[in-house]
Amino acid sequence: MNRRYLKAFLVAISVVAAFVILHYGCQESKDLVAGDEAGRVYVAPGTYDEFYLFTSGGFSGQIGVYGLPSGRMFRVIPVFSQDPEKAWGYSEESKPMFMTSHGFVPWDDAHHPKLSQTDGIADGRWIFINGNNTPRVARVDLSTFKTAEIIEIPNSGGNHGSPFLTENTEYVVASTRFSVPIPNKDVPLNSYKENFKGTISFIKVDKEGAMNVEFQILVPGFNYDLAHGGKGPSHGWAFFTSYNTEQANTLLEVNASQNDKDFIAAVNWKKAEEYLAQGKAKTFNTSYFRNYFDEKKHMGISEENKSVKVLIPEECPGLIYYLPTPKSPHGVDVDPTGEYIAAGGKLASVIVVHSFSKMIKAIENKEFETTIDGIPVLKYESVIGGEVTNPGLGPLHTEFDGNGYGYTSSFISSEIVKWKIGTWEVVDRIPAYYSIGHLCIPGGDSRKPWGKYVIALNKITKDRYLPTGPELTQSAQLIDISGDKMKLLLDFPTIGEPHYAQSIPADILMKNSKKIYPIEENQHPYGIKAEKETRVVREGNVVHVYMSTIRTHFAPDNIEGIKVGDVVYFHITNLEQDWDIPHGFAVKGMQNSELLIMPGATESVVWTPLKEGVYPFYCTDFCSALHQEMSGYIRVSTRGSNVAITYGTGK
Ligand code: K7E
Ligand code: CUA
Repeated sequence: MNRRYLKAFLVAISVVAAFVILHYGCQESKDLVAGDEAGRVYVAPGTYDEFYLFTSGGFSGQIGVYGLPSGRMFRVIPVFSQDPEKAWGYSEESKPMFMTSHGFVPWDDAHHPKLSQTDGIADGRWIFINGNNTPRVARVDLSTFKTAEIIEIPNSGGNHGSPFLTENTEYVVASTRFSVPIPNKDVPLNSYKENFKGTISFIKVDKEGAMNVEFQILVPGFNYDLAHGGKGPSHGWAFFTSYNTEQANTLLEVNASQNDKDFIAAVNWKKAEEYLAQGKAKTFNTSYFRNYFDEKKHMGISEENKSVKVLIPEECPGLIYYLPTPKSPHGVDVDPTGEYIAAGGKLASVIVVHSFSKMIKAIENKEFETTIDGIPVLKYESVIGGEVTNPGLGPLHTEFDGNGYGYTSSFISSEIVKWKIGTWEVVDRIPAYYSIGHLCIPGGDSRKPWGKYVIALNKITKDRYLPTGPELTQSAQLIDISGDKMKLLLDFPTIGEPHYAQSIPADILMKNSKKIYPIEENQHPYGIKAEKETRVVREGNVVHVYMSTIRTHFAPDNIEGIKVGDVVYFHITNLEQDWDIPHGFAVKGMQNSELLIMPGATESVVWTPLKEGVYPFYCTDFCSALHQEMSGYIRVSTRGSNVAITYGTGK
């Protein structure tokens, strides 16, 4: 065969191959219910056996990743808190991810993981999570299981009601838990009623996932607690619980529990977009940071934003309504059809379920009780869809199974209560051990729940585990919901305190999992492509070490000419191009963490040696049979010494 024929033959083969792949793809798509442009697909309820479970780390600030039904932990994803294992917040590249208008903040309290959605169904691209304390939202890339972006929320006193999504991940929402003066200023605390305000923020998410605070709504100074986006018919709306409508600023346990009803705020965000386009928003000067990780440069980049657009309800009729809701509501959850909005009134004796269609009618008929700061309060009787009686004590959160049932966690009576949508009768209940907060059904807050399990996320475990000193582990419980009766299958401990969790079929994520970073795409400014580029460069008292790793040596592994008082940057490129071959790097006495560098990536760490001597360094990841040989020495001389920079491996 001559060359031309060979070429034609190859083209023909690839055409056939493409046809086979496409055809196979079409065959497979019989079961599919939705897909996005990138070709990611989602399958109808009940098709899957294995799931990922993402739990919030609570006060650990991280995300835990588990397999279901095993309940075994695979990974902790560092998000808001420094993690020495992966040098998150210790490496030079990751430090910018922690920048805020308050400076470097290496911790947060993370409550609500939320998977990105397309058509109201989890699509496996990203998972978002809120920083409750220093108001932030993070986005984790689910091809790398790595935090890709953290954006600060301006004009917020704490970001609890977040990061809930609209149906196609158009927006991530964020509501302020604590009202504060906006813009913040020095005022007496007892001037709460006149000076304190809340905000509800809409963060736009673009195709690549980049976040931007598109607009905020200035709302009365209540505590805004949780949120959920509408879906189906209620797409275009988002719902936010509030408590402390009493506007107390001290002893809230008593003073914020006076009113029989507080509110769910229903926000028409499509309307907000119209007002925005009409130029109705005011520009507030402020400062907030957006930090993102550039996957090609292997570098976190921090940007400060200086202003935000704010809509004032009084000037924007139809933007927001209050639905009276008993009593100090916590969770707000929208059923798969998008018609019902269930509220977990912590102190209420029923689970209140509002009807979206009744709400729309009540708005059309102006069935208002009163108006607060330009926000009409709808009549309770006009919006109520049903009440679940005997729901247990302290109902908090509800998820749905896609078969017409809601499952509500009740904290005080420590149980999950299953009830029927429409008849509102309780059909089953199961105790949780103990003090359940959130609960999670795979896809249970989406348009197409996968069902199968409910996971109880418990605060207190008392006698369930071996004691571990004054603090006992928190835990999750796996409960089978495939039959009429819920069945407890398994307990497993979690990291930090679990609040919410999200679960998705394993197949959806597995096929997108990244294996390596191609070395030829590495654009790190201190990265190298081959061992021959390794070098040590002195610039005054700053020394840059361009180092490589490959099984089973560092290049260079002998370095001399470093002096006390030098600022030494190690820029380490892992030249491996094999899946799951990271190398580690640690120097004796380095005032920092190790590095754990993924194949094809570059990471940097800074070291300031304080004493002359010889310092061993080594690989921390058992990478091969000769891992223990993967080590080297750095000679540090006195400040005034004239030892020249020399370096090498095997010389
Ligand atoms: Cu109920 Cu912070 Cu979502 Cu915990 S919150 S339980
Ligand atoms: Cu490289 Cu151990």
